Amino acid sequence: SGIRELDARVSVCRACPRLVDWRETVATQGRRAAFADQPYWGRPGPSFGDPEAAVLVVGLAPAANGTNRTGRMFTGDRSGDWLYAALHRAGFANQPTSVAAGDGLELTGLRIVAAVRCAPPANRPTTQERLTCAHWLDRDLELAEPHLRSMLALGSIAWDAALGSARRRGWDVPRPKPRFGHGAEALLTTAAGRPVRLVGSYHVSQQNTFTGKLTEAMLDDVLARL
Ligand code: DU
Ligand code: SF4
Repeated sequence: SGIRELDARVSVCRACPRLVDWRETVATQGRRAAFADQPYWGRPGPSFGDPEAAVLVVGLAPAANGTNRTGRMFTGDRSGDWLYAALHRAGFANQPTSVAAGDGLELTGLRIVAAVRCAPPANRPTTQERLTCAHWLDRDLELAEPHLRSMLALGSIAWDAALGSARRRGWDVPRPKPRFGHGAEALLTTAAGRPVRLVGSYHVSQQNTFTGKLTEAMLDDVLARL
């Protein structure tokens, strides 16, 4: 299918020199001691979930010892623990944990993508890296369009990336540009005239979940609106 081809192509992308270097350096020399005996993926993270999804979750970028280790979106880190537990409560995931490929996890009705597909140093991609990676998200939106109803953007970078892809796809996007916030919503319209609701959420990163800036109830609330 188109999605399989897309995932295969993104998995070998080397367009951003700094991120190629970082993802491979972490994979070969920067492993967490707890994972020292594991092979690291060390490549871009392809999208994961239901190919016919009505909902897309847009993340920021892989974690160096999470997706960059396991090769699956939000898999093997604390952000993922939070996200998959919530997706399970909301009925999108068949189990509350995401450990590694082969653990039996399946998503139904939902697919996870990201603004940037390689782990960035300090979890912070540059503007140039965000622009360089955007075409992969454009293609994910294109493939999702026929069945898409809503998108959840985790954080402002994902929000901006989703709006950027929507514009480049020729969708109708409100002006002035809708502002990101937890619980923010924007109604987009695809070129084919289909309405797509964009919902914003604070990212599930530890700095939000540990501090209580994002609670389980807040995440459940935005997932319920998709
Ligand atoms: O080989 P495949 O059926 O394309 O599935 C690959 C991978 O994607 C599978 O391990 C789970 C996930 N997945 C899913 O989460 N939801 C679906 O509806 C189909 C596949
Ligand atoms: Fe390619 Fe995106 Fe990774 Fe850059 S961040 S190398 S564009 S997959």
